[in-house]
Amino acid sequence: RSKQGFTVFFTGLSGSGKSTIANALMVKLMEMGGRPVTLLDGDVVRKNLSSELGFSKEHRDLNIRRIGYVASEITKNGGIAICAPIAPYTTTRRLVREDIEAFGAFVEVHVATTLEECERRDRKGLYALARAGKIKEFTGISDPYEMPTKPELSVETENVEVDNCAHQVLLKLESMGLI
Ligand code: GGZ
Repeated sequence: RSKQGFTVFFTGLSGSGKSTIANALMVKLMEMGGRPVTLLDGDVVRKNLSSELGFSKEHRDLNIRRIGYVASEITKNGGIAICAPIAPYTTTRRLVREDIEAFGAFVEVHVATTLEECERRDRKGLYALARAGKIKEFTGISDPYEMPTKPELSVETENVEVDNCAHQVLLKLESMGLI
C-alpha cells in the first residue's frame, strides 16, 4: 500500500530562511521519487492565489486558510505539500492543522531564526523600511508573531546550514513513517 499524503508547514519570520529550506527539502523529496511534491511558497502564493490581500489579521488568516485548503487537497490525494508562509497566528495554524489532519499528516516546522538575526541580514531591506514606518503591520516589528509552542520540529539558520535544516526535516518525516 502506498504511503499517506502529508503537508510540511514551515512557519517563521520574514527572512528566517523558510523559502530556502523549503526549496532544499523539495529537491530532496523529488529525488526520492514516488509522490508528487508541491511547493506553496509565501510570496508565490501571494502573487497567484492571494493577490488582492494585504497584511491585516483578517487578510493573513484568509491567505493561510487558502494555503491550507490547497495543501489539504494535495494531502487528500496522496501528495506532498510544502507550505512556507509566515503564518503568525497560533489559532490559524491550528485550524489549518485540523483541515489537513482529516486527510493525512501535518508536520509543523518552526524556522526559529531570531528577529535580531533576520533584521541583521535584512536581505530584502524590508526591516529597515518597517523600522522607518514605511511598511505598516510588519511581522516582528509592528505586528505580532506568535511562537509555535508544540511544532513537530524547530530549526534555526543562524548556526546551521540550510541543507542541514532540510536534512533534519527529512529525518523527522522518516521517524514519523511518512517517507
Ligand atoms: C510581513 C510582509 C509584509 C508585512 C510585505 N508583514 O520576506 P518576504 O517579504 O519575501 O516574505 C514576507 C511576505 C509575507 O507573506 P506571507 O504570505 O508569508 O505572510 S502571512 O503568512 O502573514 O500571510 C515579506 C512580504 O510578504 N511582506 N509586507 N507587513 N511580511
